[in-house]
Amino acid sequence: MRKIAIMVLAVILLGLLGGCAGKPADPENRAIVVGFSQLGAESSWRMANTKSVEAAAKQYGFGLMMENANQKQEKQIDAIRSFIAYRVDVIVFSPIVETGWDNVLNEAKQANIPVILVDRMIESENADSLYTAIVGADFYAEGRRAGEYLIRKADAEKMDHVRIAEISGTPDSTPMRDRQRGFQDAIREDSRFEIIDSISGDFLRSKGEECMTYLLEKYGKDGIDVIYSHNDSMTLGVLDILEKNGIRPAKDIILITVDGEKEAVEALKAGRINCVVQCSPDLGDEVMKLVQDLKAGKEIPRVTHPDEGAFSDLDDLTDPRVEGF
Ligand code: GZL
Repeated sequence: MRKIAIMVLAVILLGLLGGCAGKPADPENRAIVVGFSQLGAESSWRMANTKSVEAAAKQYGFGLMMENANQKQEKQIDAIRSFIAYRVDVIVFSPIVETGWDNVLNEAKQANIPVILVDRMIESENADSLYTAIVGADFYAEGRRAGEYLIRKADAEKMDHVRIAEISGTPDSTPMRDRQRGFQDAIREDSRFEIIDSISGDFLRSKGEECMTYLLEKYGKDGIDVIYSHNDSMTLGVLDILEKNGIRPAKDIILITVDGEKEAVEALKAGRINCVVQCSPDLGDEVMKLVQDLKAGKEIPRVTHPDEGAFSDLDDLTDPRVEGF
């Protein structure tokens, strides 16, 4: 708590000083203060997302109180309570899982502090009244893109029975649920496809290695045709294990991944991954624009999705737009 108090004091002093630089330093013009609860630092995507939010707050001249929960929901709840106690102007947070937020978000509502979700969604029968807007990907569409790529690939390779093992993200998180649902819906009508297993790698590279080791032990080198992995961090772990076992990734086993970080796109270009579905971490600017508009009394969109696509070995990988974050 002492750390947060010092942070708030610093933020308010900065805001007042900022007010001296050009604007009258009266309390009406103090800098907007945003409380940001980030869920962790589990992947390159998450680190890029954190940088995006921090850079955007600075660019807009907002004070930013950021707390990193290191993958613990209870730490996010504590952080939101401290933002309420220090009466930030807006609370921004990326919920690690979809449920368990009603009490703390009702406290924010009672304190008249608006909540903007970034990246992931909450699930509650009162969800509509608990947050003002969300800026984040359409994970269902990402899952569909992964499935639609696989249909194209199976056609191109004339595959008649395709055994798929899924390595999924954090259980009950929005990206895990919707990437799984979108992928299944895309391939559901096509009898060539069989999902033989689905195990959680929690979006972590180390657990991606563990999952791939488990799958090879259970099904053998010739028992799996496709790995559908919910993020690049886990996929990079999969690559390590496949190559250690003399398996040629993207040739002996088709690899489909989501995020689009540099290392994964480079692996795609090198023929070690077959398909990278994009998921943009650059959400900060849109979030801070919503904060500014909200504080100015303007209407803001309820849902904002970034533009996203997919890159694959069936496309022209020399296209300069094929790049990672
Ligand atoms: C997606 C984000 C996911 C990424 C992972 O928006 O929530 O969490 O796909 C990250 O890399 O861990």
